[in-house]
Amino acid sequence: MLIHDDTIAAIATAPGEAGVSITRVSGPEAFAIAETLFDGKTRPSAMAGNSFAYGRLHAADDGNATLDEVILLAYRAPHSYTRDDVIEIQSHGGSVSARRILRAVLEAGARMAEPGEFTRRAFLNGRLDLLQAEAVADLIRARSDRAASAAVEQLAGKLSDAFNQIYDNLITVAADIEATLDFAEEELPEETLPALSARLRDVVQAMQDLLATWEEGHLLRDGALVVISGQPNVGKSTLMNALLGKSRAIVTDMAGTTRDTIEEHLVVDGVPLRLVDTAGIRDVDCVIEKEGIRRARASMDSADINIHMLDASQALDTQDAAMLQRLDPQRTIVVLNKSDLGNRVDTAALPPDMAYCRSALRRGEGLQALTDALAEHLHVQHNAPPHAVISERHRDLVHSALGDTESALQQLEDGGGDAPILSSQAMREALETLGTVTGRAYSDALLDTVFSRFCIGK
Ligand SMILES: Nc1nc2c(ncn2[C@@H]2O[C@H](COP(=O)(O)OP(=O)(O)O)[C@@H](O)[C@H]2O)c(=O)[nH]1
Ligand SMILES: [Mg+2]
Repeated sequence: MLIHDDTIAAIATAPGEAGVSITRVSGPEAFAIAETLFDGKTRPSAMAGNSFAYGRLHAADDGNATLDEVILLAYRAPHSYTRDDVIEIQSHGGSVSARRILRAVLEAGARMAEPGEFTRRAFLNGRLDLLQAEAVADLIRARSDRAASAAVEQLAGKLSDAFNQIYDNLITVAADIEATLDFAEEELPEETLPALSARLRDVVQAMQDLLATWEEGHLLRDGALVVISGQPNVGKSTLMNALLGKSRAIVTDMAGTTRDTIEEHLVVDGVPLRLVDTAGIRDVDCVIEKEGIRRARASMDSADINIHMLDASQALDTQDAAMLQRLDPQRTIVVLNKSDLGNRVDTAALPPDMAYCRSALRRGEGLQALTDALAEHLHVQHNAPPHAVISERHRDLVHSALGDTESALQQLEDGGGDAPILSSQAMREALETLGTVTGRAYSDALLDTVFSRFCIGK
């Protein structure tokens, strides 16, 4: 265990008015600091771990004026979140009260904690691995039920188990390959290398299975970027408002009403969405609208899903045909709106694998069919049990480890005298990379990146 010689403190609860605020103090001086600030029947220095005490907190100077009535929660190392001695001060909510308490704690000798520093200590003290520490931030950030469930699974160690298993399998195959170096080539039993290749292929498969969870992870963590595009006046802003259930974007019968992109958050079937309404795409001279159209195109290119809207009552024109060609059928849902005015779009002219649905949004019709299509495109299995999914950081590392493992496999299969040496070298590289996923190996720079995503007080 790492012994920290300084004591850190921060307000752990969100700022603003609330019933209770919690100020967290972690480190060797936690109890001594509480001792100087707390008046009550119980002396903090005499408190057992996992106990609490009621009393008053006062500033050390300032004429000993009472700051608040508080409850102290005591945790003795190593039985705490950070595995240091920890005191949590529960005070009345509200930013001012909590800030006054924090100031008193800092004046009594604690240092202001960096973002995520409590969790960083928990990691350094071996209470959590890096994947579990990241799950803490994911859980705090979760914007939907499903995202929260995935984070809880990761916090419980599901993703760590998957990575550890890959790591352990890879290390035993590497060791067994290295063991073959002790044999002269003709002494080696014939089945040895093919058997090792087969085990390595299983590792490759397990890595690929993990990589396949990235897309879902990305949708749950970052939210799916869903962009509503189409020509002016087809009903894009009407759809934005209908999905949000409120009048967010201005709707008029004048083409060119929406000039900038408008982004709002929404949850569909447990998946958080970033929904973007765009300026209608058409040829214009107005510089403002031109810029809006440029932004619309940029959003469409980075979208996870494009909802491309057409006016069902008008036949497709060349502009529509050009836009439809640009869109990726796998990531596009065409909405034929204004079907109350007629159906003049020849659906046979739509790109063959592009999903489409009809709506008459002015009458409130067709929204359900669209959200169903959206849920289907988000590829989220409705009944899949909650499971941990990898993030962008993990994806890049698994990708690189996979490349090395595949080349190790290639070496083995190609055979030749150097195959075992070259193959085990490539596997060592893969192991090194995988170690930085769970935090078996880490640098300060890696921890700085991971924990900079955290809020102060966690
Ligand atoms: N008849 C009919 N009009 C619609 C429908 N949906 C939207 N509109 C109207 O079409 C006009 C343009 O809508 P708007 O949402 O501003 O289109 P945008 O330019 O694509 O954002 C408005 O007058 C809407 O009320 C529909 O389903 N049927
Ligand atoms: Mg609009």
